[in-house]
Amino acid sequence: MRNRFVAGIAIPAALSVIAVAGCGSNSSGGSSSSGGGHTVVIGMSAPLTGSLSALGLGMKNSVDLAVKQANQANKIPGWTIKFDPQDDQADANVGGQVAARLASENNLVGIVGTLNSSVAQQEQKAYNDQNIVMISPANTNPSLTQGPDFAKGNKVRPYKSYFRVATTDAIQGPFAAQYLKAQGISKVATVNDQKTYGAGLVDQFEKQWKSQGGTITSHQKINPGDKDFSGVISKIKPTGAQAVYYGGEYPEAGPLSKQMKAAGLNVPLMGGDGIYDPTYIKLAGAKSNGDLATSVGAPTDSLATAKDFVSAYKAAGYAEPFSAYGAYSYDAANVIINALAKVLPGKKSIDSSVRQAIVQAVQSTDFTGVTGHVSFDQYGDTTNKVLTVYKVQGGAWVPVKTDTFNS
Ligand code: ABU
Repeated sequence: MRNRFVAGIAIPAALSVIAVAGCGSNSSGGSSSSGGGHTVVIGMSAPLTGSLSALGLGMKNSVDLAVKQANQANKIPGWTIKFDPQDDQADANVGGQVAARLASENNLVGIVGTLNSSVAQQEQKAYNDQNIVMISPANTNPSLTQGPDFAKGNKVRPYKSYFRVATTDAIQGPFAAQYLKAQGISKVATVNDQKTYGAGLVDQFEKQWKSQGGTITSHQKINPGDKDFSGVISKIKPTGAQAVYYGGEYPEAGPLSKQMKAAGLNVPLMGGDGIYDPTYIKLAGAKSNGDLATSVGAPTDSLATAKDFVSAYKAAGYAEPFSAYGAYSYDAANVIINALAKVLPGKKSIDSSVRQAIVQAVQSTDFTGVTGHVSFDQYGDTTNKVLTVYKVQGGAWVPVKTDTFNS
């Protein structure tokens, strides 16, 4: 029988059709079991409810798909993978509770998540203490892998079990700064939501912007959950800013853009991957044409390596799109699954030495995934540094530049 290669998993062609055809989520959001005698668990921490759930549900569905395909292909002989997704509500305190719960599961060896860097900060230690692998498809704050003094050049990896397949804001912020300069812009105002991701992204943007001779006309802060941005806009408007660079996510960025334009501040808002979702455009309204976002990787639809994932996801009939981090979540799940396929055959239970071996197997990951080549450096960061600039055109995000950051 002809085999099809999906992210490191050889699936017989006929079997892959059957696997994908039966891929709806069950009522708990987890994966149904099949095959093997022992059960190993992959968890997830992501916002499955609330304002960021458009991103979190795409992450959940994508891991669900990877787990179902692996079980169907009997990827780990003698073992069935169970998927246990948990809702962290994009809240660091809830994330801490999720991590305590998942880390206490006997057969749990890895989690995919979190979405938010601020939530990851609350979860990393609990998993690391138990040698449980944590792979984020979305966290971009550099300190998670490189420690709090990374910006001073003193990089120290805090947790050996934490990895990410999304590149960092040490690259994303400067990439945005280079793009805006290339558009002939020299004066930018910044706004951030004071969260780990938003404040850190603006720091990285401003550092690059100043180093290339640009002016920061105003540096403003808002609070997560804010709805009225008139105070911030009235401070920015007289400064002559030609663009506003925003650090944070779409629930605040969309209304900020809408209120900017309504107040006569008719300049583009640019943000990072936290605003790259169709919900941003819904919230920002018709005048958001021309707004900009960077996001990690190349557009999923443009990648030859993503074709099977895109069609399998569609065939599975999930209710939500795979969103910005679906392809990365699928790859993160397959990193764990590939490590399990190396370590678990012949084993009858999960203990500390098995978990340590899984962490080591993840560190030496080297395969072609949906998003491209997947491997990690000494900090647990992805070696894939590709980013894309998207522009709102005709009510949709359209890719306008895909590249790697050149310092
Ligand atoms: N990377 C954007 C959203 C997630 C984060 O907090 O890093």
